[in-house]
Amino acid sequence: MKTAFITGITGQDGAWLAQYLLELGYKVYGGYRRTSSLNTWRLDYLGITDKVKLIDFDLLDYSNIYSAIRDTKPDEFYNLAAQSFVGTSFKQPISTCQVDGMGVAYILDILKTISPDTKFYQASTSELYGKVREVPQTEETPFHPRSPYACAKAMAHYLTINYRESYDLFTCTGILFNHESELRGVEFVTRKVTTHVATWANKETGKILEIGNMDAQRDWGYAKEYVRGMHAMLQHSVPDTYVLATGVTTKIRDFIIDAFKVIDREIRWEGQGDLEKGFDQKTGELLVSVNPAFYRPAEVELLIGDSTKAKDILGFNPETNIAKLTEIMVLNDIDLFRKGIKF
Ligand code: NAP
Ligand code: F7E
Repeated sequence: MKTAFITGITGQDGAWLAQYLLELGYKVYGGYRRTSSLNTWRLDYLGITDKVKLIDFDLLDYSNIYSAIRDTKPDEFYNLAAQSFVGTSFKQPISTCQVDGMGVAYILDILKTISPDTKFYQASTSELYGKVREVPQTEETPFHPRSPYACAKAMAHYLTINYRESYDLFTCTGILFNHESELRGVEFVTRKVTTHVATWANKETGKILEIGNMDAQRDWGYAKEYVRGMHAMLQHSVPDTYVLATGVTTKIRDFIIDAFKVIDREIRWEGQGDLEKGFDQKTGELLVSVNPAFYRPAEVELLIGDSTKAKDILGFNPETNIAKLTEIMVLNDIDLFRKGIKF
């Protein structure tokens, strides 16, 4: 039986990856950060909380990472833990750098010292491209990070490659473009939109969606499919860097329009910039309102990935397009909302 250690198991990708590896017959260890209240809701949702072995794990604590690796010596180690919200990284730049940058230095050095045969996956990100230098972005596109989050991830990305080249470790980086799902945190824009749309499914309960920059564009895929790409990277004969993306980009504005269409509401836009508002075409109800509090000090305006390399070498071929993903997320949130879940 193969063993895998997943950091960030309580996060979106950690939960989907754990489910997938369990299906493949792995023994799964999950790095679990102690919090003051239980946060296993994603594992509970997938019905796998009792099937994974949770291990105390904090990326800020070298000795804790050391003992976690010493005690488990996994065949595969997936580092998915991070302070992953770009907006927060502007408010907490130091801790973001410590967790997302230094935390990876700790892991790599410990693996080199006590578990050099463990294969390692690092969660890199399309945020590295930032102010993009070419369209679409590939493994060869130069980086121009635009947030403390992206800067910290750049450090982790290069360290992962450096340990591969210097010490012959099997270390892979996946430059993943945005991927979403029913398990996405509610602070990220897609889930923020779909949870708001869900509140309009019962007419009297609708909550106005306060939003930031609606002109940014993202290449959105389905997280459940992307974790298969992470696993495929560690099964290939040589460690490498791969882009995972759909090759389709969508404006935040269009995502909002399409999410409301799932519940048969058309939006009529009025005003411009900070004063822009979206009303229900038929009823005139206010659905969307711009709030500059959600603008970022530096924005990533356009992301669109080219994952030809992952397709050719790993067989990565995501099937869920943005229309289907939007529908999955809205319908799931309506279901949760009707069951009384508070967003
Ligand atoms: P997520 O839902 O925010 O999950 C992050 C996980 O990291 C959570 O389990 C969190 O634990 C854990 N964590 C945070 N700080 C930690 C610390 N100091 N020590 C140990 N664990 C800690 O993120 P995600 O969407 O699943 O993303 C997974 C990874 O891929 C992240 O590294 C992210 O930066 C990267 N990424 C994501 C995307 C995307 O579109 N989703 C795209 C590219 C790259 P708690 O539950 O205790 O908070
Ligand atoms: O923002 C704009 C915002 O927070 C997307 C993380 O998983 O993917 C994610 O980072 C866009 C940005 O994701 C709101 O300004 C407008 O342009 O959903 P997001 P992100 O910043 O792209 C990458 C690949 C990662 O690696 C990260 O870990 O939407 N936007 N209005 C808004 N964003 C939010 N959150 N909230 C708004 O109200």
